[in-house]
Amino acid sequence: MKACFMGLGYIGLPTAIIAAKHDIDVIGVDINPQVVEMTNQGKLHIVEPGLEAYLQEVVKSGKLKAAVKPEVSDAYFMVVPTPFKGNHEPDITYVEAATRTVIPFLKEGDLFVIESTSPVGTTEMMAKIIFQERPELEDKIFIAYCPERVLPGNVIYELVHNDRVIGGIRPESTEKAIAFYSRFVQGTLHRTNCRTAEMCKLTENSSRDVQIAFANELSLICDKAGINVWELINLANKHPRVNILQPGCGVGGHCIAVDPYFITADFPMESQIIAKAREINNYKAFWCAEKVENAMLKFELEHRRKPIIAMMGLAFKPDIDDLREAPAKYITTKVMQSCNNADILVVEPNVTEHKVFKLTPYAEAYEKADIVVFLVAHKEFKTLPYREDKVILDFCGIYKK
Ligand code: SAJ
Repeated sequence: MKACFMGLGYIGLPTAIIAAKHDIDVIGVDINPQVVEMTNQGKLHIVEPGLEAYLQEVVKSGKLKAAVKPEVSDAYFMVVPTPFKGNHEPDITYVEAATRTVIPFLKEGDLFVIESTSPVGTTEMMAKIIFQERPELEDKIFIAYCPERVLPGNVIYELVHNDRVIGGIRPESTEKAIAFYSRFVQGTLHRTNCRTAEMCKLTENSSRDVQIAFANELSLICDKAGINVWELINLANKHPRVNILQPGCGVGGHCIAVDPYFITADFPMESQIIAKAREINNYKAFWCAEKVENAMLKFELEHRRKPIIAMMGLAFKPDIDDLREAPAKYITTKVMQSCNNADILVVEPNVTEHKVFKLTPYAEAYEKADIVVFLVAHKEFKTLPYREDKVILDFCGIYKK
């Protein structure tokens, strides 16, 4: 069995490695020659604990090879990004480009799978493109959608142990894809059709976005009402059927803050809650920035001098070095623009250097600052003792009490 993975990013590369470890001959394709070169040298170009040792093993055994062009295989996997355009419309051009690249290589009996998060109807659309170019393959190849669901940082475990949802354009396609994934997935493989599988991925991330929006909305209400939101949520969660998530400074990353738009773009009238949740989570970052600006003005009035402000955290969630779509980064930028009357210290313990922000060690920034703004609940920040002599704006529950 030979499998071709189109895209060697955060999901494509780990999946290709795990497949190669399970005795599948893998060709990993990426348009970036540097990624290809590093992969062939056994060097990981992404950050993922434990994965580099696996990569070295499969490169050495010859089971995984990277290239800029595909090779004739038995199964093809589209694992490329699906960003959104300026108007929040999904951009599936990478999926289409990857599909068009493999079309000349397809032969009777092959499996073609899309793993990229995609708007409903994408798999059928790619099937149409394939059959327009290669009408002789209609009903002769197996096309399916199988979304990835892994959490960055825990990818090796989750790739093998998570359940997967698999939806073919025909039941035979679903079965063919199930047979492939059962080579390395120990979780349950759930059968459905491709539209449901596409919607399922969007639903999972939208569900989380809506639940976080509820927590963020509570944080705004509690701020006005003089109630500690962390205590409130903790108490409400003592109810056996209530499970509220945690408020923060907004929602970031390339998944939860993006995927709901794939529903709202196609079903604007029907997706009221999903759209509102996106608005609330985006607004939360804006609200946090305003709180900092107000704290600065108050400090200036009371102390007749400009304050030192520490912005604690830039990553999109705790204990990672990934700053993509991070609300903390947005808030810090906004505060630097609007509070140019203050000295601003930027802190991110998981990153050594940043091309825009000059970084300060967290303990030093905490010691020096008059106003401390906790944006991300990194473990280092939780070691800092609460200081009554500082103005502390805790947007991520460092000091829940
Ligand atoms: N967040 C909160 N409060 C919470 C939980 C999270 O504000 O209670 C924030 C985080 O700080 C972060 C954002 O939400 O800014 C997203 O973080 P996350 O940990 O919820 O999710 P991701 O983006 O790292 O990964 C998600 C996962 N999806 C779900 O949990 C439904 C993962 O399983 C998916 O594979 C991944 O998206 C993806 O690739 O789609």
